[in-house]
Amino acid sequence: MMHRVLITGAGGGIGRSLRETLRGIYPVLRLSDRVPIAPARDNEEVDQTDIADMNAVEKMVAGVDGIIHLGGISGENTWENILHGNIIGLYNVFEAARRAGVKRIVIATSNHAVGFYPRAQTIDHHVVPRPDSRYGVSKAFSEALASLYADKHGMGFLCTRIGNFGEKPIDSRRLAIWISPRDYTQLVRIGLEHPDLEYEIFYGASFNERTWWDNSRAHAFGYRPTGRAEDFREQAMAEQAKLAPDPVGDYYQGGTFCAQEFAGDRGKVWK
Ligand code: 15L
Repeated sequence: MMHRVLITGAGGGIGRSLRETLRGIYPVLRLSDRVPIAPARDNEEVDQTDIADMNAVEKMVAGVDGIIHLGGISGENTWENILHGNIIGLYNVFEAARRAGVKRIVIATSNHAVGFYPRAQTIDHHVVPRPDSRYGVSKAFSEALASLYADKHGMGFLCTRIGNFGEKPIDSRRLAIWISPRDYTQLVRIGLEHPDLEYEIFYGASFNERTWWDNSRAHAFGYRPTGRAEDFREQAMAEQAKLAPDPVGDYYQGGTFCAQEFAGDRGKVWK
């Protein structure tokens, strides 16, 4: 069913990783970014598009069966940059995909859409957003726009609320939210290939014993993570010991994203 799969933001860390792990899985990978990326190899197509430009986005999505949308800003930034990449750009990708008849989109949303939940609280895919940044607001927007396009236009969406993607967890917070490249590939494939998927939010996390997320919805769709954060505990805790205590960031799931620009009462216990 998936012949040509488009990856936006293909030049970023997750995009470069998926370019390798999905190689040979789908007949054609179209790889797009705003900036130049490594040239196409066999069964690859390379494209350069600013997703805020609708005409260019229409060309980018032409002929694709599924999209892995990673493009946009991947951390806190100015409102102008977030608006350009994560609001206008995101809308353009979904709308152009609808017009082109694309049936499946996997999006990289983020733990920062729900970053102001306390670490002590276990949350699932039903919780309302509690963004911890302008970036987090844009990720909540992406989940809402995906919901609209699923309900109104019958397109299938998997929103992957990614924790921290990498080869290993890098501090104590990441011991709870880490996802390995292999596990993220598994999630993406469920998003593109599972026959029953309509609109879902899965947490992008490996098997992490300290997790504060109930990811049973992903498990119901067959997700079986193999990465185990505790295997890297010693190294992660050694890195954590080098960091200064942060009463706000250490309390909330979103960590430093919550503490940045924080103007509330640092002495208060937040619920
Ligand atoms: C994210 O959403 C970012 O894209 C990534 O760079 C990390 O900051 C990650 O969250 C995190 O929370 O560790």
